[in-house]
Amino acid sequence: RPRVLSGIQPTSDSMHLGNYLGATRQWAAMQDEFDSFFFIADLHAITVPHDPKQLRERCRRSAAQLLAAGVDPERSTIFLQSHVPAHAQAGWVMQCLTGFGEARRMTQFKDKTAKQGENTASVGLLTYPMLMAADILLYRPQYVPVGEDQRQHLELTRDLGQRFNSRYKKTFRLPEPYILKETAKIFDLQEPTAKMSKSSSSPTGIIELLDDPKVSAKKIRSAVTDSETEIRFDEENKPGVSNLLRIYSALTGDSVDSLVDKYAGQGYGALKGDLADVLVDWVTPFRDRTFELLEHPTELDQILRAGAERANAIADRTLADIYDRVGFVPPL
Ligand code: AQP
Repeated sequence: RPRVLSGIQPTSDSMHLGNYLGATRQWAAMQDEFDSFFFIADLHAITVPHDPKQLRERCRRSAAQLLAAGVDPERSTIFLQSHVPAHAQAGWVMQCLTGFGEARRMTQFKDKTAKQGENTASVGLLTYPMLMAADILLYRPQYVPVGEDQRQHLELTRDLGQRFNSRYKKTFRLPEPYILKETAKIFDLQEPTAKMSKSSSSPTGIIELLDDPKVSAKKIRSAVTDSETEIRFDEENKPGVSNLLRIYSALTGDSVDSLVDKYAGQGYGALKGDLADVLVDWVTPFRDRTFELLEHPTELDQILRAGAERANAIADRTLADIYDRVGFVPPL
């Protein structure tokens, strides 16, 4: 089976709807067809200031939410990035392959330092995409299922893989992004031209899956639309309505066209009210399952340990190739 690998950062208490529709839902759908590796990117999580106790809690919460989203530890390998030392080790090699200017040009680095300035950002934030390249290349996956926001980082991963292959010896497979058009980018409910994002969305613009479902329903009902009344899919002129249609379609499986037909002649209130109900029906069992899993932290830790064992076996082999090819003397 072809291999896939992807990660999610434990940087919030709850996944948001963009993470779920853009990433983790795809992961669950792919696990039968692909040899699947999914990890919680705790090393990436410390590139910004964090609280240690909270980080530990958020790692378990992320694991529980992955399981609740349908990622099955029997069919997929689920692990914590910090349990596989080869990520940091190969990350160093990737940093040494990257130009300083090349790193500074990454959009995410520019966006995340736009407000506070570069000087107070950590060097880890700058080298984040090199660690991400290592995360991926170590497993030689064919596809990396991510949201549209990660496309540029994946391009860098391919560049670095190619650079290593041509500078030393062919070692890495160059992975393809796996981005589903329909859910590539879920937008902020209050600012529907910006992506839904845990660090930049306003609290009312982001649907956090572990929030009280009533709160999420209210956010849908007060989503920003436009001053017209017609329900149609037009991302440029009607980004708010289009985002709601996209979310509705993703959660129900109904096509956007059929939804447009269904709501012809009805107001935005009807669309929002129905979508709020659809969301509550889906998120309530997701949330219940997550909290149930969190009541058994030892079982979660065991799943992560078993995953790390499988991941280490593969990552260590690739790391040995990397070290050999850059010219390190092998330990006796
Ligand atoms: N709005 C989104 N639409 C579709 N996919 C999205 N992803 C994130 N936001 C959207 C995808 O979720 C996966 C995990 O992302 P992450 O843990 O790396 O989180 P992130 O990209 O850092 O998420 P945020 O909310 O955007 O965080 P900040 O604000 O810190 O940057 C990835 O596959 C991502 O594409």
